[in-house]
Amino acid sequence: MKRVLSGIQPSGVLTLGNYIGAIQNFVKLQHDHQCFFMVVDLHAVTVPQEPEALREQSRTVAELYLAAGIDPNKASVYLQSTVPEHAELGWLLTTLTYMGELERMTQFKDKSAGKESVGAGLFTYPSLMAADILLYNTDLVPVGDDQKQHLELTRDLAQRFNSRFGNTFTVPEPYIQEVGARIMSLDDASKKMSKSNPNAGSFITLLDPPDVIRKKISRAVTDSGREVRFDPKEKPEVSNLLSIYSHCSGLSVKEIEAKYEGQGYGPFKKDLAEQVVGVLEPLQQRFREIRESDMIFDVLKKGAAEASEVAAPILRQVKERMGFVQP
Ligand code: AQP
Repeated sequence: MKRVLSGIQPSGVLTLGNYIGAIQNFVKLQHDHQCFFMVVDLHAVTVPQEPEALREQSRTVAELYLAAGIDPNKASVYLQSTVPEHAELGWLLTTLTYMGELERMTQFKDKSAGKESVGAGLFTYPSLMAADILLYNTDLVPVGDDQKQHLELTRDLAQRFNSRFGNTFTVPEPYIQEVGARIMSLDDASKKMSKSNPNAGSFITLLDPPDVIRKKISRAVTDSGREVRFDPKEKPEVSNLLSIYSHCSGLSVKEIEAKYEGQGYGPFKKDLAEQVVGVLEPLQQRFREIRESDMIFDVLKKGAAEASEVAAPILRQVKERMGFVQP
């Protein structure tokens, strides 16, 4: 069975972008792959986090995984920080990563732009992400389009290690869907939807109440035309809304274009809001039940034990090959 690994940062409440770009794929893949789905809390602290908020958000991300349909009996669900092999291999791979490679990462450029002081962890984060993946000899990594560059670096590091120290790591493949790989911000379609955007109107979270969802979609920026047409170059905002509609309804973009032909944006946006509410309301109900049951702590403990069982021998082999004495 092929191995799959992915993770999401507890840097806020998950957005519809995280759901469409990542979690929907996690749910599909769990049926016929060995899956490891983490809450990547060590990545979240590459930008400042309030301890209480980090605690709450980490728990919430794990509970949202389950609410979205990840079955802890099929996939291992755990917190990255509870499997110490991640940080250890992260350091070892940092020593193999070139400064120039990290300097080219667009996510670092975006997240550090305009900031006076930037933590070194934000810069070296891609080496830790490579460790997350290589630690399990992962075959497939389901991510949104924005993570493609980091995955390329992961592949380079795997090949570099293998050619220097002997064949050790599997070189992983990205698993990126075509439509909806990148859901854009509701206030600016040139930026991806991000949970840490200071403008709450720019994203829809998985826990937004129905009225908030309706309001955010009605205020989503669109061009001054009225044609509901998928054309990311000429009509990026409407195209983004069409992608969201398609993912939430299961209809193809062509079918949605035909449905709203000649009707303008009003009815389209109104129905889109109901499609999103239709997906998120049952998810929120499951989330409340999971929260009340306190089951998440047992799920996370079991997941971490399953992960360690795979990760520990691989890290031991890496250290052996690099020349560390292991008494
Ligand atoms: N807008 C998006 N469209 C499609 N996929 C997305 N992902 C994130 N945003 C979108 C995918 O979600 C997974 C987890 O991402 P992450 O939270 O670990 O980091 P991120 O990509 O930096 O996500 P955010 O929401 O933008 O977080 P912040 O604001 O903290 O930086 C990844 O698979 C990603 O591709």
